[in-house]
Amino acid sequence: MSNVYYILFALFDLQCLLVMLRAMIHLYGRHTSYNVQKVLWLLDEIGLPYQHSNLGGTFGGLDTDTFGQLNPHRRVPVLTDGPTTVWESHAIIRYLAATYSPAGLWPVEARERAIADQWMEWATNSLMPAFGRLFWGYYRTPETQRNHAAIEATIKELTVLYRTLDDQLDGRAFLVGDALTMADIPAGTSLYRYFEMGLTVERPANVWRWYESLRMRPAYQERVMDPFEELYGRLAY
Ligand SMILES: N[C@@H](CCC(=O)N[C@@H](CS)C(=O)NCC(=O)O)C(=O)O
Repeated sequence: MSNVYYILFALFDLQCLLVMLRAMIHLYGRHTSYNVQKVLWLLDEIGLPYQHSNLGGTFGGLDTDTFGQLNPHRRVPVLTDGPTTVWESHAIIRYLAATYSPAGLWPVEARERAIADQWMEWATNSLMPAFGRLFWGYYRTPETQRNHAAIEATIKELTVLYRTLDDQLDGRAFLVGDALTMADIPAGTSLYRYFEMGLTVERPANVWRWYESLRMRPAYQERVMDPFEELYGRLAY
C-alpha cells in the first residue's frame, strides 16, 4: 500500500478520534455530593465512557465564567454530551436513561415510566428535603451547634417516609419491578448516608433488603459508598 493510503487512513482515524472526543460525555461535580453520586452511579450502571471533573465544595470552580455558562445556578451536577448541556440531577438521570438505556433503566412503557417518575418526584419533594435537613442538621453541623429537637423530629419524619418506600418494595425487588430502573437512583443513593451516618434509625425490612442488593452492585459500591467523613462537622461547602 502506498504512503498516500497510510496517510489517508491515519487522517481518518484522527478524524474519528476527534469526533469521539467531541461527543464525549463530561460530568462536572464533586464526588462527595449526593446529587453528583446519583449521576456517577447511573453512568456506571449503563457502562458509558465519560470524563469527570470534581467541581464545587473544596474543589471550587463554580464561580468561573465558563461554569456559569454551563449552569447559571452555579450548582453541580452538570452534564455535557456533545452540544447538549443538562443540569439538575433528575433531569440528567432522565436524559441519560432515555438516551442510552431505553427499555433498561428508562421504562419505555408509559405506565411503568409514570411509576418511576412518581418516585423520583417524591424523592425531590418529600424525601430529599427531610434527608438534607438531617444530614446537614446532624452530620454537617458541629456537635455544639446541633438542634437535637429538630434532629429527632426529622428522624421521625424520615421514618414515615422510608416506611412508605418499604410498602412500595413489598413483593418487588426494585421500585418499579424486578429490575433496576432510574426510579431507584435518587432514593437508593440516600440509603448509604442515612444508614451509615452514625444515627440509630429504623431499618424497614424491604428497604433494608433493597439496600443490601444495591450494595452488591459494583457501580453502587464505587460511586455511592464513598466515605464522607471529610464532611463531618463542616457547614461550609
Ligand atoms: N436540585 C439540584 C441541587 C443542586 C445542588 O444544590 N448541588 C449542590 C451539591 S449537592 C451544590 O452544587 N453545592 C455547591 C457546592 O458543592 O459547592 C440537583 O438535584 O442537581
